[in-house]
Amino acid sequence: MEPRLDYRSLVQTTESFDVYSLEQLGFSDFFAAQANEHAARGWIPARVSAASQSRFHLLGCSAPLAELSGRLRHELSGLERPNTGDWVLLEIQDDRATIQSVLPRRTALTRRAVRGGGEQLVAANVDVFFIVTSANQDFSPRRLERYVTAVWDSGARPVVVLNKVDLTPDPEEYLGEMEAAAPGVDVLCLSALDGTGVEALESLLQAGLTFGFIGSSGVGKSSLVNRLQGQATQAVAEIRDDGTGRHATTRRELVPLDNGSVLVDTPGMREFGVVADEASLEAAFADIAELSARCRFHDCKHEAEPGCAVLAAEQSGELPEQRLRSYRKLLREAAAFERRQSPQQQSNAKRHWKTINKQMRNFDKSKRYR
Ligand SMILES: Nc1nc2c(ncn2[C@@H]2O[C@H](COP(=O)(O)OP(=O)(O)OP(=O)(O)O)[C@@H](O)[C@H]2O)c(=O)[nH]1
Ligand SMILES: [Mg+2]
Ligand SMILES: [Zn+2]
Repeated sequence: MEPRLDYRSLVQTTESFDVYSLEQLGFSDFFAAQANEHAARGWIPARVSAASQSRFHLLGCSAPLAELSGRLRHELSGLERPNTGDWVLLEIQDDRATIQSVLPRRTALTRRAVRGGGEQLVAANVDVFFIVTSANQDFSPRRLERYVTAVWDSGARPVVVLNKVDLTPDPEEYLGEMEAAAPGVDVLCLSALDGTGVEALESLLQAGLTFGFIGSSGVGKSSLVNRLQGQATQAVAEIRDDGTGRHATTRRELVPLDNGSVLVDTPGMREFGVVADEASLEAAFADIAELSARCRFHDCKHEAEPGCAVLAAEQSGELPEQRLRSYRKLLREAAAFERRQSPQQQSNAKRHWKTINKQMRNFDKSKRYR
């Protein structure tokens, strides 16, 4: 039998000019096991912090930049190419670092591309996404539902963050709407400006885990990242009078913290086309899923069937009409997207993480409904 190298011995053989250890960057047993499968080849693990068309910025190894091997350039679809948050294995020769393998993703947040209709990666291997909104014009329960659905689909855990509570005398007013739009999801109210409530978010930042920030431009994602870092590495920009931001952040980037957790700042997204399967919609609309269990027909579509518990709840006002409408719209979007993709695209897109992500979600759910 071939002797199995441990990834740790691999790491020790590299000269590291980087201040971050692999552990600090979230290289867990999950990724170590994948890396070990290639151990005989002597490739070096590293994490992609930012990616452009052909160049990949790295953390955790001696090379700041790498290129894809010719084989991977040929083999990988756009979605499979290394991106922010990915773990890769490198071959380092003289001054050149070449990515020889992209380790299977534990989670992957994707959205429908604005152009072309394909699926686009937002970030890989994020454990928790903070969905940031603000206590002003940005606030929209319907948008929140889209983000929550996409995050459940990614395999990560969503946490809703209401920022800029310093602007409102009554955050409670928003709280009820947020909890209704994201049932079972933790909601935090805070202010990146004066620090109110930030310690509740800080207490979630566990070493070894990666935390992403998503939400519209101007809600204060970078301001929060700066506050958590204790320094202003991320550019922030004043918002316009109409409450919208100015796209201060232009690329997705990893920000390792001293406490051993990793943050991912992302640019505000104008549109968020949701790519999700039915199970993710059920997680995001757990209230509707629960009602469905009481429908007379187990395959009830909640359109006009007799004995439909969902329609009954809508009529009694227990289930807001807008929420049901939002659920139906997302269901249609998801179905339309699935149909547009060729079977080949579908299997390519999902094969790397879909199974893993389902397992994690089930695990999460059992925790959630304790
Ligand atoms: N009043 C108030 N203003 C805030 C708060 N947090 C951020 N801001 C301001 O909101 C504006 C936008 O903040 P950013 O951190 O750049 O927002 P962003 O979400 O990173 O925006 P993009 O990078 O464009 O996606 C800046 O003027 C911040 O100073 C807050 O808690 N309260
Ligand atoms: Mg920003
Ligand atoms: Zn029904």
